[in-house]
Amino acid sequence: MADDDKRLAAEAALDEVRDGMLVGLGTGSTVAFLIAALGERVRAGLRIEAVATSIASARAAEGQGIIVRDFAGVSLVDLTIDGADEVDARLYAIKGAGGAMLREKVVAAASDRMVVIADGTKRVDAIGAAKLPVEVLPFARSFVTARLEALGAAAVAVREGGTDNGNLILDARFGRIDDPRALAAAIDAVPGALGHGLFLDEVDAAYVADAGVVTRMTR
Ligand code: ABF
Repeated sequence: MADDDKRLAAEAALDEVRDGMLVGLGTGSTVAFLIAALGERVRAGLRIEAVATSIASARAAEGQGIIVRDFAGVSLVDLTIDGADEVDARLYAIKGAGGAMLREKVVAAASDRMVVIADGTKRVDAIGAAKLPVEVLPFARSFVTARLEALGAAAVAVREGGTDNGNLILDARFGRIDDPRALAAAIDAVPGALGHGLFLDEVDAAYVADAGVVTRMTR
């Protein structure tokens, strides 16, 4: 069952957490298992502090008794653990179904190490089938939509609700991404596109649980 696998992947990644670390907390239902398990360890004496990639994760962590620092005052994180929508053998990931990919990318970039936790449904041969979320300045909505279509998106939909940053999300369907690096660079170059869910260099390892068996993937 996916929930059991999410929990198993989250608990396996906890092996990487050490006393004294500043831990980056991702967002989503898999990370919810991580936060619960980390909370137990903290209550048992593990000394860590955290930064969170979303308001929801910050609240959940505080509810577990974890000290959460404001990331605005942080430039270096020891280890970030986050979910994904798709991850492949190259450790390329698509993230952002949870809508937090801009903060997730900033925290991942600040992190000495970043690991993904996921159930087996997220493991793919090559990323691309999942919708690719792009956080957009509301002012630039139509312009960025047109640019994404010009880059090959078959459909671009404005997601209901905004981000924690007060921006919009465009969900772009590319279907297949032949050259993820070229696409990432092209979206990075569109004014008004503030961040996207292609994570190509950030992920150092992934813990993927499938039918109760956890596999640790590395580069
Ligand atoms: C975040 O939450 C995202 O980047 C990803 O989109 C999502 C995964 O959520 P879940 O674990 O609920 O599938 O990590």
